[in-house]
Formats: sequence, structure tokens, C-alpha cells
Amino acid sequence: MPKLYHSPQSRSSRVISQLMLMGKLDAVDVICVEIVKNDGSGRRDPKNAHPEGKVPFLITDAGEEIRESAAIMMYLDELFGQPLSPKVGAAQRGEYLSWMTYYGGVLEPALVAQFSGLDHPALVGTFRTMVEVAAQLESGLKDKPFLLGAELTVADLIMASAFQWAPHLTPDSPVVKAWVDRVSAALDSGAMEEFEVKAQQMIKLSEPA
Ligand SMILES: N[C@@H](CCC(=O)N[C@@H](CS)C(=O)NCC(=O)O)C(=O)O
Repeated sequence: MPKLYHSPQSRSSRVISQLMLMGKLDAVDVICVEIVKNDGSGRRDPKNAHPEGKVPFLITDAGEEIRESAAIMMYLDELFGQPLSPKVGAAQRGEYLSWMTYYGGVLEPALVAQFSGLDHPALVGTFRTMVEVAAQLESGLKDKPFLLGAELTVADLIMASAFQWAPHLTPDSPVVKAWVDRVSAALDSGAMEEFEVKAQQMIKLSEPA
């Protein structure tokens, strides 16, 4: 069984949401770990196999280590028969891959630059800003409920997760806001909350005395 390292209310929560949506949460061994938070609280958990103590982190049945949310989410979708992405070679596969890599390559750096108040020509030159990200989302969502069309894919899960985590940074666009709401509505928020409470309890139980 693949091992997923997870910490509640973090970037690994979207991987749990994906597994729930695919009905595959039981097919993965979720190891709940502590992490160091942005405010300095928490600790690096010795149980976490990630080389820098981050989450998410996945170890496959063959022992291969996978880091980065997008890679982990694509791997899990593929492992379970691609229920949430266009098949390899099918139409829109390229568009899907673009959104998946745009997340880590552009959206996250632009979002972090915005909330930390960083404005440097090198950052803007390399990544652009949330203004361009908002424009891309608006044009990508024109006349369709999800990024690739009628069906929700992993691309929606990862792209919308940024704004579920930081609603105040959601672009001021009715189209983008309605899409974030649609993605949230597709997820089982009750089951997710219950899971996160249990995950937190497991972490507490394993804390050093
Ligand atoms: N680009 C990585 C970022 C992973 C990441 O920074 N995760 C945070 C949790 S939200 C973390 O583990 N922080 C702990 C630390 O930095 O030590 C991904 O998307 O997987």
C-alpha cells in the first residue's frame, strides 16, 4: 500500500480530498505527522520521510519516493485508473498537464509573493503576478464549470486548493469565485473535517512526553 505523509490543514489535505473523491482513502496508508508551520509553531516530525520534513510526501509500493503535490496527485490518479484526468494521449491531456505544472510553477510563487508583499522585477519577470493568474483562470473557465470542461479533474482540485486555503487571496472575479465554490461543493467537507480532527488526535497521541 502506498504511504502518504499528511499533516492536517496543510498542502497534503488536498491529497486526502482527492483520495476521498476517488473512494480510495482506504487504499493508501496515511501517516499523520507534525510539521513546522509558517508561524514557527510545530516541529519537524522524525516519522516524516520527506527529506525536508514537508508534506505531502508519498512512498510507492516499489519504495519510490514522490515529492510535490502535483506529482503526488497525478501519480495517485493514474494508480487508480485516472478517474480524474484525461487519459494519456486523449484530447485535453496537454491542457491538463499545463494546469498541473502551472500550479507549482506560477500560481504558488505569485501567491506567496502577493501575501508576503514582495515586488521584484525578477519575480514578476519569471512568474508574473496574481493579476495574470486571475486572467488565465478567467479565460480558462470561460463558458465551462471546470478548467477542462464539464468534468472536475485533479487540475481543479490543486488550482482551487490555493483559494480554499486562503480565501482572501481569491481573485476578485465572479467567474473564479463561482468555480472555487463549485470545486468545494464537489468535496465532502464533513468527512474531511472529521478526518482532520482524527489526524490531529493521532499526532497528539504520538507526541513525545
Ligand atoms: N511545493 C510543495 C510545498 C510543500 C509544503 O511547503 N508543505 C508545507 C505544508 S503546507 C510544509 O510541509 N511545511 C513544513 C516545513 O516547511 O517544514 C508541495 O506543493 O508539495
